[in-house]
Amino acid sequence: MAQAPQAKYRKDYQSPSHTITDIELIFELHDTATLVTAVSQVQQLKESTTLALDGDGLTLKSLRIDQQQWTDYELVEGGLKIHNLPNMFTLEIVTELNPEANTALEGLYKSGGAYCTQCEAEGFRRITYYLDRPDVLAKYTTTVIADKVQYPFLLSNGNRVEQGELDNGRHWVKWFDPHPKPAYLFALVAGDFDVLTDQYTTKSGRNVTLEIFVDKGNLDRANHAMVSLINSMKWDEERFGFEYDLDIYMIVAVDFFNMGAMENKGLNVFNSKFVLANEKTATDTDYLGIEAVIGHEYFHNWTGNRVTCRDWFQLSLKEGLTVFRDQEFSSDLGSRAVNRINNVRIIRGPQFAEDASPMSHPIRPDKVIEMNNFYTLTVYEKGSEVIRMYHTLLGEEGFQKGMQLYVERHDGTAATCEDFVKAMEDANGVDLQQFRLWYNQSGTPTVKVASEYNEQAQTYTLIVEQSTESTHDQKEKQALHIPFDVELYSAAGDVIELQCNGEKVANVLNVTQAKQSFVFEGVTEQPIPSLLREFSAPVKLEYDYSDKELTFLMVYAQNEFARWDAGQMLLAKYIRTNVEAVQAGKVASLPAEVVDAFRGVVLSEVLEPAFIAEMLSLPSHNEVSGWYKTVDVDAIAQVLKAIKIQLSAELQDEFGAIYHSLNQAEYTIDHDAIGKRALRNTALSFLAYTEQGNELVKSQYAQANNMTDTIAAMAAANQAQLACRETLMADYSDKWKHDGLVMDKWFALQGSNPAGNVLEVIKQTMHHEAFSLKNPNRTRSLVGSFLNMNPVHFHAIDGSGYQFAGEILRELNSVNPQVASRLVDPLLKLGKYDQQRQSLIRAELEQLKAMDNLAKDLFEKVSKALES
Ligand code: B3K
Ligand code: ZN
Repeated sequence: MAQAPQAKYRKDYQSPSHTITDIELIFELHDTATLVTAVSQVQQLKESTTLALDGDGLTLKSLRIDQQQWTDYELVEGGLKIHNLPNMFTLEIVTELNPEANTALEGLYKSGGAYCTQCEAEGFRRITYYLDRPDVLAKYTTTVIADKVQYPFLLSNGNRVEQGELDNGRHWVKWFDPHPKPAYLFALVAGDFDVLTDQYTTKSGRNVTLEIFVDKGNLDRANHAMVSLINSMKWDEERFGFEYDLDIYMIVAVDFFNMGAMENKGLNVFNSKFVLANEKTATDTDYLGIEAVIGHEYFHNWTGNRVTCRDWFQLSLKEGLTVFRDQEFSSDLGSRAVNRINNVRIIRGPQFAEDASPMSHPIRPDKVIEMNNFYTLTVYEKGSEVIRMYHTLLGEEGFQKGMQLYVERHDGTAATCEDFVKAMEDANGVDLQQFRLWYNQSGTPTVKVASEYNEQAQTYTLIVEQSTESTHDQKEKQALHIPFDVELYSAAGDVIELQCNGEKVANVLNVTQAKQSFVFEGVTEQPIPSLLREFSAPVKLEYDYSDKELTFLMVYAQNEFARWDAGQMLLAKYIRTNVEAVQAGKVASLPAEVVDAFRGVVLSEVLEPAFIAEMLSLPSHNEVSGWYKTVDVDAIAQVLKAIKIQLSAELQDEFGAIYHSLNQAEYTIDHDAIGKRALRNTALSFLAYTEQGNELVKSQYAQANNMTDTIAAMAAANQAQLACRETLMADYSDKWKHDGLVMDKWFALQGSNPAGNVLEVIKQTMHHEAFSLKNPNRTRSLVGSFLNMNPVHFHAIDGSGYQFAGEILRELNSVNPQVASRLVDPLLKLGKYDQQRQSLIRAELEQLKAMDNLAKDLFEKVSKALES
């Protein structure tokens, strides 16, 4: 590496020296030599006659100022400096690009036969020299020129204003976007597609054309995306009062995409994974994922596009908020409890793990080398938890008042997280000074609770202590403002009203000090507390519950989330004790009362099937690993498997009954049907470990009339290593080998295969006709699932898993640095493993670090990990 990449700091923010009010772009598309002409209207804002523009990997063809050729400029690292400029001028720059060679999938690139762009965070500088920062907002006019036969659709942001033909078989379309926007929201697509069209009339009567562009032949997979889009538009009007603001909303599905999707103004570009679905090709989880991501990108139109971020350190301003909005959308349309459970699993699993890793950072980071590295679970998911805490503290009405004020104040501008807090404060007349610390402080707080019942005084006291361990990025921690939602129950299962100082108090306690007591009066019996209800803050809870209290809460807690959480705490207790037992050479097992508690859940006639399925799901290996300072990979895997096998043996009859009673003859995708399939397939995942497992799984695979049941059968065969596994896998591959997206599910099973020869199989699978390391979905499915979902073999003590990861990462570093940088995450957690594994991982990281062409993305993470 020539020169170590430089970090940028939040504290160094400076407003721009110039701004650009309007830009006119002309793209002459050619596979290896595309010409981009950019004509910008530039205005000087600060005392400076030099304009420094960002640029990356561009070939400059010409530079003119006010129509005159300009030679007073210099090409510098990362851009271009133009000198001796007037204070207002027209800048014309022509650059040449090679979209076909762009395997990083950032800027303008080719996905299959189509051209598309990805500009967030800093991709626009790979298209032209520009002020590529989110606080420069311009109006865009874009003309796209390409061959008419190959690229009948030429798309960009805003409204189509003109089009025409050229005599060399090429045609052009001109777009104008009236909403000023930062460069990261620019988009262009050119290709040949099938289009699904619909209409939406907004609440004020504006007619909007909706278009979803998919690869030819995929029209029968676009319907759910359209339904989800219409639902999103309606929901945002009803719950937030936000209406769409252009005449057209387009979504394009592409196969080569680094992440889920992108909210470009009026022209969303989507990973086809989050658009394409029909019952034969997609699982229920895929359907729900599509609904969430379509919603998420649509919701960005107000939280992200109309109000954007001043600088990238503020990313959570739009992402945390928009994740909160998409979570609420999914919860309003589906099961609130199941959605909450799944969101909390992500926080407690991978987000807490990120907090504990060398990449720990606050939701508003202070220091960044490669911005793409900060599209993290912390910024997104913990960021959403922070927004949820405002909602918990202020209620729906107060929260909405804050939202309206925020949008009123900042519409059409680039804002900061501070602006958001201020709007919440001002709209509600509250002081959120201490709450602001959630933006500054990284790491996971622990809330340790003790309780005391005073029979004589009839008082019940909760003693709450909070602390946050130092993280890699930050030593000192302070006490946070934690909304702590509690409820008390009598032994008969009744709710005990909370009273303090003679007054009824709300369930949400304001924990603000390092140690604090809450005394409740009029408590006539020793109560059972339900703590951190709804996971009211992203913290670790410690309270010494007895088994009896937990099994009580599993049945009597009024809140479904609390019931699930009690079940998880009960499991957690026995996972921990069993890990110790296994380490001491004993066998793992659950006591009869615990098995009975879960039997009660399985037999429940009041609980929703989808919820029962969640109650029966054990915490993942990754989540359990997070509970330990040093992870014993094999002991954890052994315990989780033993518990699964014991539950399947002892609850075999109950699971069998469920499995047979929930069979649905016809496939529908309503929430009730999804829930029943989820529970039935959960039952199958247990039954797979019994004697009848192989036959049941085989026959489910043969009879399945939808992908959910097909994949559930294959996953059960995979996990339980059933005899039928190979036959099912071969049959599936035969059937779907021409469809990469459908094959991703198969690749993921190959990657997570618990068999001893998995690495050998993965290496062979990389030659499968549907596999390509250049396609991020394929790579994440096969390699990503090995690194993240196959702990025993990835962490094999001979280092083979780490070596394989190292080889792939060295290759991907030059193919696609963003994908490489996502994939490296499990290696960053080396500090959690024993000495031998640590040194094996370290060796791989050292090798990466020593590469001459190491991209900024990997450089930032690898060097942090090695410093730790
Ligand atoms: N805003 C984009 C993510 C861009 C990621 C850049 N590496 C998608 C989203 O969060 O909606
Ligand atoms: Zn987003």
